[in-house]
Amino acid sequence: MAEEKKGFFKRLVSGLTKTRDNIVAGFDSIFSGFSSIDDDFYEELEEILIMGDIGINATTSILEHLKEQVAEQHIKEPSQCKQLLIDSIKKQMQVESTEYEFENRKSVILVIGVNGVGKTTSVGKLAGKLKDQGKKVILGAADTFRAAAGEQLTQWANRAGVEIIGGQDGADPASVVYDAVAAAKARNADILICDTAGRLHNKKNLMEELRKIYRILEREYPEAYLETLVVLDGTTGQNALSQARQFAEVANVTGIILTKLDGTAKGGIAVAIQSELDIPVKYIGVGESIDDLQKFDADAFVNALFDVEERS
Ligand SMILES: Nc1nc2c(ncn2[C@@H]2O[C@H](COP(=O)(O)OP(=O)(O)OP(=O)(O)O)[C@@H](O)[C@H]2O)c(=O)[nH]1
Ligand SMILES: [Mg+2]
Repeated sequence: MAEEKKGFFKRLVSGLTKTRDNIVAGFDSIFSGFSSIDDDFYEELEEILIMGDIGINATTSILEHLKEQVAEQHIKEPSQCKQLLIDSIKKQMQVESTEYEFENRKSVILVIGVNGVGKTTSVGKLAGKLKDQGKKVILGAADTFRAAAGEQLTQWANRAGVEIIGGQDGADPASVVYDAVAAAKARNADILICDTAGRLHNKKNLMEELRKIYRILEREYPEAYLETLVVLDGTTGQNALSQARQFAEVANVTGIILTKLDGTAKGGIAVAIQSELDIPVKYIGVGESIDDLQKFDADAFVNALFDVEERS
């Protein structure tokens, strides 16, 4: 675990360079540039947090908590606020459940999200990760909408060394899920991961499609634990937050995969998502290859944002 954490932290630091440079450079100039803790000081902090895509609501709560702590602990020096700020961001990110229950039980993971966010890639990476843990994984290619979606997922299945169940282009996604469940049961798979289409659904169609899939899963595979992961493109900043909110309205979203955090300055969105929606970010994508998916650890993430070494 310690090893894994260290790897995570390292990867974050390299993956988040832009986010970190943006946020950290700003903070450093504030913590060393201000001589007293006044309204201007808080205003500057607020600006950097919002520019870092941490979101207005989360920023407000973080700063409120910081102010309380500053008063309680009679802090006078701006430089003494740095650790307090780090702690208050961590506190703000706490969510009820960040568990990876699907690792311990027979499970279905349904992966949803709008187009191009990295669903198929994440399904492939996740399959590789779980397979490496010794799990029997089957992929369901329930994106029957986009041409060649099945082929793309087949390539990932090959890379990960897992089996894939597909359907004809244009087939009913729920029927693919039905077939994939049958295969998962027949092969005694540990985890079935279903990729879905990323068309820009209107809400009604999305609800219809998901309802059909959920109905199949409930009827055909009630013993399986169900995880619904929404994939969000980290480069889209506040847009990602509103997508997450919309999906949470139509599905029982149990976690987020935040992709493309390599090469973006918008990594702060992870803070906004966890604190505003109370949905845990479970994985982050930090590149295009099979190893570039990491479990998300909020504390390590905040440390990486501030470039502080992990305290163990
Ligand atoms: N840099 C980077 N690129 C990523 C990451 N995840 C996915 N991508 C790239 O994003 C592009 C879209 O990925 P897909 O997995 O096809 O996205 P999708 O959501 O399945 O797309 P549709 O099925 O068309 O809706 C591909 O070029 C991926 O290589 C990531 O974490 N980092
Ligand atoms: Mg796809």
